Amino acid sequence: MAHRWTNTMTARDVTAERHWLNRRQIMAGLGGLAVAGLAGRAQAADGLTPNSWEEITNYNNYYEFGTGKEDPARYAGDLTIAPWSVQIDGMVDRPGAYGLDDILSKMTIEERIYRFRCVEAWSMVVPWSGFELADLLEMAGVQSGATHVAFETVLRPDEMPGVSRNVLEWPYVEGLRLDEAMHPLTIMATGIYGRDIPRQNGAPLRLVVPWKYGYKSIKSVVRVTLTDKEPPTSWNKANAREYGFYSNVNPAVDHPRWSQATEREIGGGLFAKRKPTLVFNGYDEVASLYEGMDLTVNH
Ligand SMILES: Nc1nc2c(c(=O)[nH]1)N[C@H]1C(S)=C(S)[C@@H](COP(=O)(O)O)O[C@H]1N2
Ligand SMILES: [Mo]
Repeated sequence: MAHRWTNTMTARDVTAERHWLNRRQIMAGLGGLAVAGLAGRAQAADGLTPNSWEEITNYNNYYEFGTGKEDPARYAGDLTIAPWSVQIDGMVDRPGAYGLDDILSKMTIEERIYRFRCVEAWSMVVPWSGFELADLLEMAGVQSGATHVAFETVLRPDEMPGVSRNVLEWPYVEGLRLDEAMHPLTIMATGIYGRDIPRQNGAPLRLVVPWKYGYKSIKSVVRVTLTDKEPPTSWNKANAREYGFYSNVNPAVDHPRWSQATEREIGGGLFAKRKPTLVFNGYDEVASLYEGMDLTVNH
């Protein structure tokens, strides 16, 4: 293995986080928009302050490693992430097993500071780095009849202690409509704070769809399939009444067992006031994708 990522925070991680924040301040001082891409605009416009490295990498959902928030950081260390390849198949012109290094050599990596809202009503702000999913799909050549994209997480029972329990059907699968997948906000993340993404966060490559509940952001992706049908998704298979295909963040549509109107900010402290949840998690630019749809029925 080329290098081994640690699961607990090291002095290096703290330094990386501090450098990253310093650099952002310097860039902002140079005129704000000096920072490349949407991330810079997001920070300039909304003043998003990212959660710490420690918070982002120690409070996780990755059920293949256990259902506790600290299980992924504790148990994901054995996941083999190199070599890695992604099978891209279905309705594409150039299907095949694409090596991650080969993919990365063709993609433009940028920073994206996104709000991240879990269906369990907590939220964080994460400084991802990654590339647009649209670029990956265009690399494979999407055929005209395709309407949806299906994703699959790696399944390695030997390295994933959580999969011996059937809390979900494995492998973890997710899906998007093609226009959602092609939206410029939708990225494949490869890093956090400019460092390689840790295993507990979905190394080496995970989906991030910031206007949807966190469970749509499938981790450690090994397969991407273009299809003309709405693909099955893990949480919907587990409980269709509670988890729909769309899973757009929506304060007006409560989970059957709790309210989605507000959220607890991770790192806010025990007595912090809950924050109002925003429709589409605040990413209003995606509203046009759902024009004319009843978002309560299509939850
Ligand atoms: N393969 C896989 N992907 C997954 C999950 C999972 O259990 N397995 N959990 C989802 C849920 S519920 C959330 S909230 C996010 C959490 O991402 P994070 O741990 O990086 O914050 O990952 C999502 N992707
Ligand atoms: Mo979640």
